[in-house]
Amino acid sequence: MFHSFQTVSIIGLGYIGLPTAAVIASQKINVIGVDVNKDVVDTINLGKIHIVEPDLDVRVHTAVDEGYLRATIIPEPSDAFLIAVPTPFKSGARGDHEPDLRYIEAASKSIAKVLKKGDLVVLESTSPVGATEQMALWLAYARPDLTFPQTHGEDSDIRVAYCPERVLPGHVLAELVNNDRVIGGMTPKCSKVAAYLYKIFVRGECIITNARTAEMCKLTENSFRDVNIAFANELSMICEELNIDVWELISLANRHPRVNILNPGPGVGGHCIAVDPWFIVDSAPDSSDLIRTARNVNDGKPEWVLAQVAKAVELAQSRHGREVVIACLGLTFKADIDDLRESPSLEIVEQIAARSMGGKLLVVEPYVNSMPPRLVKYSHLELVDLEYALSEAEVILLLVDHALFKSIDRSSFGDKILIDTRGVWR
Ligand code: SAJ
Repeated sequence: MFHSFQTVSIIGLGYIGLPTAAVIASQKINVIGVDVNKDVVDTINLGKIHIVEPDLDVRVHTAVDEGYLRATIIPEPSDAFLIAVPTPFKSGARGDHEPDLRYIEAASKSIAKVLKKGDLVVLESTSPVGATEQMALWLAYARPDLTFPQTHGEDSDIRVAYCPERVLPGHVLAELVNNDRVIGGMTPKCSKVAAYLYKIFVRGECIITNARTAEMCKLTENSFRDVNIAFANELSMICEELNIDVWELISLANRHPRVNILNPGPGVGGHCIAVDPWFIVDSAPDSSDLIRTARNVNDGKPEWVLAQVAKAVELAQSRHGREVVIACLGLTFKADIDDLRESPSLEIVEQIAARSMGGKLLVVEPYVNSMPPRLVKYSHLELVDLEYALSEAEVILLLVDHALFKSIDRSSFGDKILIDTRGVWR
C-alpha cells in the first residue's frame, strides 16, 4: 500500500501547527494552513510569524516565498488533515479540570465539508483518551456519504489516527524532525497511512500503536515529568526543614546508577506539564492518586516560595530598620524563552506585589519588553535591568535560571538576602 500526499492541511497554526506546516512545506509538499484567526492567516501569508520560536520566521518566510505554504480561514480539499488546535479545560464543571474538546469539534466539522474518499485525518492536539474516536464520530455524523473506521474498519473511505506532538518549546524545529513519533491509528491501515505522512519529514522512528494508547502515551510522558518534578519539589521543602542543601543532596543521590532526580524550582509552568496530568485524573479519578498529588505538590510550590520571601523580608527589614527593596529575577515559565503561560514565577511576583511584601519591587526579565498586563496595576512594581536591580535590592529572589542570571558574579551580593529557587548560585 503506497500513499502519496500532494496537499496537506494543518488545522490550527499555533506553537505546533505552524512549525509542522513549515517543516512539511520544506519537503516541497503543498501545505495549506488553516486558522480561525484572520490576523494569524494574514501574518503568515506575508511570510511572517505571530509566535516566538528560534528559526521559525526564516522557515515560514521561505515556505511562503517558494509557494509551498499558504494560510486560509476556510478549509480546502487536501489528501491529509492534521489537527493541532488547543484542548483547554472547561470552566466551572467538575473541579475545573475537565478537558474541553470544543476546538477539536469545530475543526472536525470544518474539515468534514471538504473530505473525500482516501483522505487521512490525524489528531495531534493533546487529548484525553477517546478523543480520536470522538472526532471520528463527529466526522461521520457530518459526512454520512463517506465511511469511517469505527463502522467499516480497514475498508473505510477515511483513515483516522492520533499522533501526539512531543516537541520542547525553544527546540521545536529540531525536535519535530528528530524525535520518534508514536502513531496510533484507529485500525492498522490507518496507522500505516499516517506513518507514510510522518516519514516525509520525521528522521526519528515512527512507532505504530492504536489511538487510545497513543493518546495515553502523550499524557503519560508529561505526567511522568510532573510526578518527578513534584518529588524534587517535595525534597526541597523537606530539606529546608531539616537544614540540608537540596541541590547537594540531589547531586549526590544522582550518583547512584539508577537514580535520576529532576530539579526543584518555584513550581511547574507552561501549557503542557501543568495541564496534561489532569486529563488522566479526570478520566480515571479513583485510580490516579499519585498523579493528582504530584499536581497539587507542584501547584503548591509558589505558596511555599512566598513564605520564604516573607521570612527574608522580615529579616532584612529588622536589619535595616525600614522597608526593603525586593528584586525578582525572571517571569517566564522556564529558562531562555519568552513564554509566560502558567508561569509560577509570574504568579509569585504578582502575589508579592498584591500582598505588599517589602517596599519597592523590581523585576528583571530579559525576554519581556513591557510589563505583563497582570502586573500593570501595581504602581510599586518596576521592570528594570539586572544591574540596577542588583544594586538596589536588599532581598534577591531568583525565579528563572536564564543564562543571564547564571552568569552573575556572586561576590557582588554582599549581605543581601538571596532566595535561589533554581539552585543556580550554590
Ligand atoms: N521544571 C522543573 N524542574 C525540572 C524540569 C522542569 O521545575 O527538573 C519546570 C520548568 O521550569 C517548567 C516546567 O517544569 O516550569 C515544564 O518545563 P519542561 O521543560 O519540563 O517542559 P515543557 O512544558 O516546556 O515541554 C514539555 C515536554 N515534555 C516532556 O519533557 C515530557 C515536551 O517534550 C512536550 O512536547 C511538551 O511538554 C508538550 O507540548 O506537551
